[in-house]
Amino acid sequence: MGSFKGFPEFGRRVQERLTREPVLAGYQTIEQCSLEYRANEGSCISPHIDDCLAPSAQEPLLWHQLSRPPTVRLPMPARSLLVMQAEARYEWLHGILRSDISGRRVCLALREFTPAFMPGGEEEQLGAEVTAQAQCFFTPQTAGGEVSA
Ligand SMILES: O=C(O)CCC(=O)C(=O)O
Repeated sequence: MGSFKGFPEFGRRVQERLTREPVLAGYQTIEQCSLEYRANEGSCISPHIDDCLAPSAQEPLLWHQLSRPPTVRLPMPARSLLVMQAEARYEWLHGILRSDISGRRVCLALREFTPAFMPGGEEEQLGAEVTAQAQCFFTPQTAGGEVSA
């Protein structure tokens, strides 16, 4: 659990909005990364696969081992939602190319648990504790964080 208190209040509206997306039925956010890219700083994220302790996950392809990696470039307009699941989540790498950043780009990367922390998984108990805490939002300006459900 560490010092996990839940999420900054500004993310509440986004998380509530996600509950209306049928593709996200049953989804529970347990991690939020707020990322900012600036063209003048050369911001990018190298191709990677996020935490993938999924029983069904294949060994990920190593990008540098492929001479011509198959690449799909997806436009992500402002305020768009991209959901990665199945092969896109566990077998394909994803990244943000430096050449695709113009000006400023902001991303809220939200993640759910891998199966080990879900009901029936080896870390189910810890998963349940974190999931309960993940119902809370706090106001970052408050010292120590004022937590509300
Ligand atoms: O900025 C993005 O859209 C992707 C962020 C990302 O790759 C990650 O957080 O793992």
